[in-house]
Amino acid sequence: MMRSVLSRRDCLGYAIGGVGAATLASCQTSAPKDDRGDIPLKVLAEAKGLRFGTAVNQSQLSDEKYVEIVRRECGSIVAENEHKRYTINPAPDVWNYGPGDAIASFAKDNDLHLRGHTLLWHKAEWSPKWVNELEFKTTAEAEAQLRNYVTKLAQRYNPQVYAWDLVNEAIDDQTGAFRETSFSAVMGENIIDYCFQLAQEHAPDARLVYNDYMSWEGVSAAHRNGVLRFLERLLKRGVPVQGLGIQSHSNAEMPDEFTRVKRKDWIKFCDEVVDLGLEIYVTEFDVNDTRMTKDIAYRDQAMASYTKDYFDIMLSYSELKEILIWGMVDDQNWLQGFMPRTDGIAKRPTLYDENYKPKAMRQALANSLQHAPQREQGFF
Ligand code: 9MR
Repeated sequence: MMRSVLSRRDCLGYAIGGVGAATLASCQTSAPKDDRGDIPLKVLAEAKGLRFGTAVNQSQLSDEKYVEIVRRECGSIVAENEHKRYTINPAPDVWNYGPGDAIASFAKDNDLHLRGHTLLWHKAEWSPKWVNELEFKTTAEAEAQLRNYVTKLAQRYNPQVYAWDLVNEAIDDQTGAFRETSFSAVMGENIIDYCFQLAQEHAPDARLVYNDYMSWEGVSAAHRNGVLRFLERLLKRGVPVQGLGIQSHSNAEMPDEFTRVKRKDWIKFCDEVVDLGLEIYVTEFDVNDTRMTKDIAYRDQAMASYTKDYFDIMLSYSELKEILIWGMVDDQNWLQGFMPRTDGIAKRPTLYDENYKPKAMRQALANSLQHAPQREQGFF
């Protein structure tokens, strides 16, 4: 496994001293600005050897204002739901590639890199009902089922997809145990090994990533521990996992509850991940304000300050390769329907408001990127 040249600890010093400061200065003076006078987030990220992007869904492809934000700010995209098995293969003999292909074509037409999400969502809740109802008699039967799906998808989007969130959410968020599915009933955890082997064969140039939603939250301690132990087991068995996708949703705890102790626990977790030799990716960042005050100015300020704190930590890792936001516009974000606010007002979870205007959160991320240490190696 190739390790990055700088460790997090090296980077922290680096950011404050000569090279980081010089890079920041040159970025500020020479980088192209958009018509608002802002340096696009992708330019700020690329200047530091990182990629920046967002999730996009099919209906957003015909939303001109959304598309304009994506073109201006992003270097990469990921399909919000269009590459999921429940979209592509909702019944045994139904293959619905249209929506996923539309996202892939949009990426090509706009010179955007395409991230793949996901070939095995190892959580029955989001797996098609017919897949959950499969009863395999032998491992060979289960392998054949998985092989047919993973091979088709990996080949279809190869070599366009530069990284797959190959396996998603295999660890129980309450107990840290490996989740049970119709596949694991006969294959146990080997289903994961097999999935990685298939992807390595059929998407040979893609980074292969395990993606999950463990977070800094107090309630996430068992989840964090379960994911670490799981990654250790995979690496010990020689599974070709190259990175951890850190989704970066925070759900139960609010942005103004990101205390010093929780930051310490989170840094400890990230340190342990990179010490395993893995890359890291922020794959689905957004902020939940379910229990925050109604006051928009307060909420925006607290969420921006959290965004800066969170990314200052994440960007201090040279192993961080990419940042993706889970949708760029507030009223289109999935959190509007998840854990809704009791007062019924809209949440403000992303970088742009419902009028497609940039918010303090966008500026906070821009500041964090501007002050981030330079990576010696570019992306990949
Ligand atoms: O944002 C997605 C939402 O539109 C879907 O209904 C939901 C179920 O497929 O998935 C949401 O995205 C999830 C992602 O695929 C995996 N991590 C958690 C995301 C938010 O739930």
